[in-house]
Amino acid sequence: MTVNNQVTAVGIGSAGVKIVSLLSRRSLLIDRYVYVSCDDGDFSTVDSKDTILVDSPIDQKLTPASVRGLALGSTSRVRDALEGSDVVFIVAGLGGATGSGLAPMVASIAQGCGSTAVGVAVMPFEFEKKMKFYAGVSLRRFRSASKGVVVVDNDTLMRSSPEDTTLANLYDTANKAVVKALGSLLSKATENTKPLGLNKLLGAVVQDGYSLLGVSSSGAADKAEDALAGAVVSIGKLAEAREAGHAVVSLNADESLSAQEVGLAVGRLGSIMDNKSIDVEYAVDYTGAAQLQVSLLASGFKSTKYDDYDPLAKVLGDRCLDDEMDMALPGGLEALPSFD
Ligand SMILES: Nc1nc2c(ncn2[C@@H]2O[C@H](COP(=O)(O)OP(=O)(O)OP(=O)(O)O)[C@@H](O)[C@H]2O)c(=O)[nH]1
Ligand SMILES: [Mg+2]
Repeated sequence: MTVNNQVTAVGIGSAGVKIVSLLSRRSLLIDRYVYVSCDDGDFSTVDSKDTILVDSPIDQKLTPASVRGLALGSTSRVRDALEGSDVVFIVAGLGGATGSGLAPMVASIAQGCGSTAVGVAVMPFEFEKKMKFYAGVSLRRFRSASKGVVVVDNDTLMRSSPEDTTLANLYDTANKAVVKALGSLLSKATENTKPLGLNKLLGAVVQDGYSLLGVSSSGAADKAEDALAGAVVSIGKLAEAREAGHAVVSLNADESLSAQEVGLAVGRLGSIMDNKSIDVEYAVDYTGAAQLQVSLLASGFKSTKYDDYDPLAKVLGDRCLDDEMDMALPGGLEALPSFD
C-alpha cells in the first residue's frame, strides 16, 4: 500500500495569503491550505476555517520582530494546523512586517512538527527600496529555518515596466505569473501532462543554498530553446547562473510542441547555463497555448543579489551584534531561569 505524502501550503501576510488562495483554486499536489496574517482584510477571499489571525494593536506600526512577539500566542494554533503534514510550503512576500517576521517562524514550527519545510519567498520590486533591508534579513532567516527556499523576484515576474501601471495591476500580473509557475511545478498527473512530481521538485530544492525561479515565454520557431534561454537570463539577473547544481524545467504549451524540441532544448540547458554537469528534470503540460511558457527553477546558489539587501550580515560575518540593551536566551524561552 502506498501512502500519499500530506502536503500543506501556508500563505503568510498580504502577498502570501493572496498567492496561496490563488493556488488553492487549482488542482495541485496540495492537500491543505492555511492562511496566517495580522490583517483580517487579507482573508477576504479565503475560507475562515483555514485562517489564523494574529491579534495586533491598531495604533502601532508593526515590525517583523513585533509581529513575531504578537504571534507567540498563536504558535499552538499554527502547530495544530500543520500537524501530520509531510511537506509544508510556506509562501510570503518579504519586506513588510507580517511576512518577513512570520515566514521564518512558521518554517521552524513546521520543522519542529517533523515536516519538511520549503519556503517560497517573493522579493520586493526594485522600486520598493525601503523594503530591501527587512527582506534581506528575513530571507536569510527563512533559509536557515527551512530545508530549502525558492526565491521569486517580483521584477522577474513583470514583462512591462512598473511605470505604466497601477500597483493593483502590477500585483495582479505578478500573481498570475507566480501562480502559473508554482502551479506547473506542483501539478497533478492528467492525460495532457507529464508532471514533475513532489520527489523531483524536493530533490532540486532541498539543497544547500537558494533556488531561484526564472520565467519566460516564446512563440519563435525554436520556442523551447528560445524561452529557456530567456529564463536563464532572468536568473542571471539574480545570481551567477553557472553556480546552479540542479534545475527543474516546466514547459506549458499546446500540442505543437514536439517531444524532439523539448528533448533538444532541455539537453542544451547545461551549455546555456555554462555548467555541463547540471542535473536537469523536466515537466510538460500540453494544455497551454501556442506561446510556450517556461518556468525554470535552478538550485544551489550560495550567493545571490539579495545578500546586498542586508549589509549588516555581510559586515558581521559569523559574529553577532552585542548591543547592551539586547537580550537573547541561548535555547529560546524554555531556557528562562525559574525564579522561585
Ligand atoms: N507578487 C505579489 N507581491 C506582493 C503582493 N502584495 C504584496 N506584495 C509584495 O510582497 C512584499 C511584502 O508585502 P506585503 O505582503 O504587503 O507585506 P505583509 O507581509 O502583509 O506585511 P505588513 O502588511 O507590512 O504587515 C512586498 O515586496 C510587496 O511588493 C501580491 O499580491 N503579489
Ligand atoms: Mg499586509
